[in-house]
Amino acid sequence: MNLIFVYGTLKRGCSNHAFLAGQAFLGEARTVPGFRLFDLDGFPGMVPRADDRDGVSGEIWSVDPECLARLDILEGTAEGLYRRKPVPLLAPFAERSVESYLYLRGVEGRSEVGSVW
Ligand code: PCA
Repeated sequence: MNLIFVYGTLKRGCSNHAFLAGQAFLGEARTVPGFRLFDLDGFPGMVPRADDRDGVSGEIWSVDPECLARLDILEGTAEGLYRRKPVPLLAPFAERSVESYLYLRGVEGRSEVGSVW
């Protein structure tokens, strides 16, 4: 199983949550400081920001390999839209190996959403 930190449309109640059907919710979580969210027209992108002090809030899900493959397609990893990378989280997930989809393209001109989408 793979642990994924979701912070946008994949969260419970959000538009792409059905992609996590049948997977296991492990809890709410927050990254360490150093990440911000930007609005990309109806969905968010998380990017590293050295001056950030708050981190980003989201959810941890345990997903099977088939689900992970579908998420990679949804998030456009092959096209270089997002990249699935390990992210450091606060307790109680600080010691766990967890990946998230980081936005790879520029955010110039995009509105900063902050910590919670
Ligand atoms: N979906 C992924 C990345 C951004 C988005 O909207 C997520 O919820 O984590």
